[in-house]
Parts: sequence; C-alpha cells; structure tokens
Amino acid sequence: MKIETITTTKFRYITNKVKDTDGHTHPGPERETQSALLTITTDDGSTGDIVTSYGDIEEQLIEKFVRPVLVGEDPLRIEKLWQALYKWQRGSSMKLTDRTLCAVELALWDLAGKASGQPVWKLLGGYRDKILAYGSTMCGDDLENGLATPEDYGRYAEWLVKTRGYKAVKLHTWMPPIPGAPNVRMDYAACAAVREAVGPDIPLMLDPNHWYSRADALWLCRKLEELDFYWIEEMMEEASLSSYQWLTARTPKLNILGPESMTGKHWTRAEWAAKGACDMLRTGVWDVGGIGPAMKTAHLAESFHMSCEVHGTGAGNLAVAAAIPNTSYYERGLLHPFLDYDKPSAYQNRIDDEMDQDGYVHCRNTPGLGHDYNLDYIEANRV
Ligand code: LLH
Ligand code: MG
Repeated sequence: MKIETITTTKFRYITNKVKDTDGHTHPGPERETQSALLTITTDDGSTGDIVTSYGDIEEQLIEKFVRPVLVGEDPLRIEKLWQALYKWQRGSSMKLTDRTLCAVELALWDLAGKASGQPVWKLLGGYRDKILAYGSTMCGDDLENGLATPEDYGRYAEWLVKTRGYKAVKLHTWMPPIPGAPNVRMDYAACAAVREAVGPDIPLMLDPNHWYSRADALWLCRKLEELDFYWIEEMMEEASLSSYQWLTARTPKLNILGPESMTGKHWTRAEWAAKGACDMLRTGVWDVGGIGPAMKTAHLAESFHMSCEVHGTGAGNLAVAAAIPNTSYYERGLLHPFLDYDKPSAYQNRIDDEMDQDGYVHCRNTPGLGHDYNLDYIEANRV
C-alpha cells in the first residue's frame, strides 16, 4: 500500500458561533463559515481524512511540504512520516506548524484504522471503551442569561450536572475583550456559585485568564483550595516555567495542570514534569502535533506517576484519552447555554463524541479515527 494523492477540499457551512478579537469562541448570529477536508488516498483505494481550518492544510503547504514527504510512502509508517515533517519544521520559516503536522498525522491514523478494519483507540492500546466527560464551558461573555455573571455559571453548571448528566465541570471565565476582565475576584465568585449549585461531590476545574500575575494566581489557587477544586490550568504565561514551579510549590491541595498551549510538543512536557512545574501534565493532539506526541506525553507522565489530561474535543483527543490509563476525563465542549452541542454541523453525520445520560462518551467500534463526515455535503458545498 502506497500513498498516491493528498487533497484539500475547502467547503462552506452555517455556524452560530463567533470569535472575539482575542480568539475566544462565543454564541452569535447564524453566518456562513468555512472549513477544509484533508484526504489521503492510497493506490489500493484506502482513504483517511480529517476536517480542520483551511489555514492548517492550505494547498501551498500540502504542495511544498506534505506531498514531497508522503507520496509514494507506506501510510502505516506514521512515525517515520511524522519525524520527516517534524524535521522540516525548523527550515520551513515557521510555515509548517504543529497543527499541520497534527492534521496530516490524524488523516494517516484514520487511514490506518480504516485499512485494518479497526478503530484507532484500539490500535493505540484501547485501555477503556468509554470515558467520563467533563462539561467545558465557553469563556465568559456579556450576554444576558448567557455566561455574564457568577449566577449564570451556577445555573448552567446545575443544568449540566442535574439535567445533562455531566459528572464534572470546567469553567472558562472572563477574558479580554469582555469588559472588566480579567478579574480574579469575579473568577472566584463564579467558581463559588458553581460549587454551591452542584454540591460538594462533583469535581470542578478552572481555566481562567492566561496572563495573571504570580500574586493573583496564588490568591485564586488558595480560594479554589477552599472550594475543593480538582485542578486549575493556564492561569499564567506558560513560557515562564519558574512561575509554574513557584506556584506548584505553594498549592499543596490544588492540582496545577499544564502546559497546554506552550510549544515544544512532548519535550516541553518532559521538562515540566522533571522540574516540578505542575502536578498533572497536559497534552492535546492539536497542541503537540498529533496522536504520536500526545501518546509520548501520556507515557512520560505515567513514568512519573502523573496523570495526563487531554486538551480539547474531537475524535483524535478522544482516541488518546481512551487509549491511556493515566487520565481522568475527556474534555467535552466548549459548551454554552445558548448552543446545542449535541447537534451535528451540516458536514457531519454525527458528532464525534456523543455522550449518554450518565456522562460517558463511548468509543465506537467502527474502523478509523471515529468521526463520521457527510462527504456528499462537503462535495456539494465546495468553495
Ligand atoms: O481561551 C479559550 O477560548 C479556551 O481556553 C480554549 O482555548 C479551550 O480550548 C481551552 O483552553 N480548553 O481547555
Ligand atoms: Mg485550557
């Protein structure tokens, strides 16, 4: 089996989400948006695909970097192909990003699963066939009855737990450009309202503004210790390893989780573990360049008797979370009271991570990564 073609198909669909000027997602009016499908096809007709934003897989990137590495190669030699793309990153003038590596690698894994008739979460080791999800809220906003006040968070968390079945909840609180944000006291008020609403037994987590000072971060962590929170993540610039060492040494009752958006793939995560900059390691396929580096992060965390919490939603992250023993939850979101997360987009036959009323996301036994795209829709809505 040899890779023959690699194509990018840009397509349009309707969304009811918008991004603010700092890149955070919120509910918004219906509008047209675009994504793209990357498809890898072999000489025997096997295919693997993944949908992502067009910028990750634009034709110039595929032509300049991806086809020269992949075409004519055995698609099952995923590590060899990933290493070749990784080595090209340095000389690519920053054009070949970890997200491009991730998209290509996820499509290769999808192909490997489909060609072998196996789901990817099993090919990776298949530690569990279902996993509890935590409800991960969108960032705070200024929408009436949305996520504008601590009471809004309390009311929504109660619905997530008591009506929708989530067994754990993570808040993303207010960040610029929302007026008044960031503010550690507002963050604490939202966390306190959620704890009050869901009771003492539901694990809670916080992902606040990413640029607090050490002093504000420590104040917030001490308050979260009183509220018995499970973890806090990315409350300071993650490039400052010393700040995370400083904070981790001062918060014995609260888990510090990281790094999430810091570059450097599994190598950065190894430094954080070795230097005591966190209690739990963070990885995510779109953050570290694919399933391979995410699995390496998980294995190195296991070697330090640490958990590895997977960042982000989607079939690739679900496959990793199911494959490894040392993780607590799958991150499901981002959620908002105005949006129906369970409704597929027009290009999907179903969402990647359907959840039952007990809060479990079940892994599918269908071959491939686990997504189910409506390829006819994508073809009919090409841009
Ligand atoms: O800043 C945001 O919009 C969120 O924090 C987002 O990046 C989310 O993916 C996250 O950090 N989850 O843990
Ligand atoms: Mg986060």
